[in-house]
Amino acid sequence: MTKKEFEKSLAKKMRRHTQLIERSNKARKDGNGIFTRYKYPVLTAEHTPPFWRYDLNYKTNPHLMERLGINATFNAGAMMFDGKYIMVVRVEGNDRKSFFAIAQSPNGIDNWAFWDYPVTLPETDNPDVNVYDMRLTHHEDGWIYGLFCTERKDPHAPDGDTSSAVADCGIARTKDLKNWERLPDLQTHGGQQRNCVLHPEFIKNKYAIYTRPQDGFIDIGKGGGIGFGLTDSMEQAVITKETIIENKVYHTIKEVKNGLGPAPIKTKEGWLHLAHGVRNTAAGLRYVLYMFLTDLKAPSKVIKVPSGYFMAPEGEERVGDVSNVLFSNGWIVNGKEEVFIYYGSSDTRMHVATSTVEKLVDYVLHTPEDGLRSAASVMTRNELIKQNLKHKKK
Ligand code: M1P
Repeated sequence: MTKKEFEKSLAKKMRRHTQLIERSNKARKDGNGIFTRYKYPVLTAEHTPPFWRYDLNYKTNPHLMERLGINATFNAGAMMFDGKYIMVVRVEGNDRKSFFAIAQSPNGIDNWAFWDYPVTLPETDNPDVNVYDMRLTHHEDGWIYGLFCTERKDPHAPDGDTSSAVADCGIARTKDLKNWERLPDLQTHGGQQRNCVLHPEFIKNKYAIYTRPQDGFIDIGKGGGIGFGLTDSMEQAVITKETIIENKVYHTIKEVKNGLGPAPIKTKEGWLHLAHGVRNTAAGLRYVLYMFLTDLKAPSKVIKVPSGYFMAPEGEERVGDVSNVLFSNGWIVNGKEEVFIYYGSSDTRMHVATSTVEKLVDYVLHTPEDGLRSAASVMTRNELIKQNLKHKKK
């Protein structure tokens, strides 16, 4: 490529990137009344700045080739910060290592742009091989905490097993989302941990953490279910008593495993939780999102679980690096009580769905619970039909 061709090609690349970032998103009209999906994903690998991927110097990269590709952008934590909608995105390079990067938007729906540099997350004495899926909590102690999965090779894996890993809960905190202080990993006694989330308020003067104990890295084994425990400090977080508060259940959307999503939203009716449930199928695991409500005074006490899923993968969401997966670890409530649910599809891209606190609470309180048998499901549906037809005949 001549220098002139290089410059022309680079200008085209930058223009395309800007067009992608500035493309306006459109609410889809085919909703179910509970939430609204949007036409485009909010973040994809192509949204990452070209200067993260290409060497833009003609002298060292005369063919304008990609040097450090990005494979995916997914499973983001989210919060409002300085009047902007913020995501702490799991960005995965072509090298399969995930890292965190902040993206911001003025309206939560489109114009999502990454900050120039990803998060430089300090390591502990036992360096992580991979970090991912950060849950953000603006705690009443004043800090913004990020709890995430930290993964290291399993030291006890037999020779030749180059994939077994140990998952733990990593902890970092910040006041400005730029400077992060790394704290020791959470200690629990339930084996491995993933999907840990810090509750935003003190409970009995202690920090409260939702957990998800598991025996193996992928296989939950005898573990599983969403757990809950208290720790005196986040600087040396230790949970000695972990209680399962929301269990996996046979022949439901969470029969294999489940895990909490973002930190819960406080509502008049209770703490509103978003979680993922996993079941096994002939085509592999299927991840869907579901909700439940816990007691306002005792957030570990589940008071309502609607039957079935809240959201399941559809259309392009169904396909990706790990297909048939919806996963959410970030949502934002704005000043108008509107809820922006950020969800990753198939471990590949990020989307938004919008609703309101009022609608979501209505959904949780008025969707019948799971009767756990086909006959019970038919009875529940018949009741709905009977009421509707009675109404129609009047
Ligand atoms: O690949 C699907 C998801 O698998 C894991 O979730 P869980 O621990 O519940 O099985 C996580 O690695 C998550 O990032 C991923 O989206």
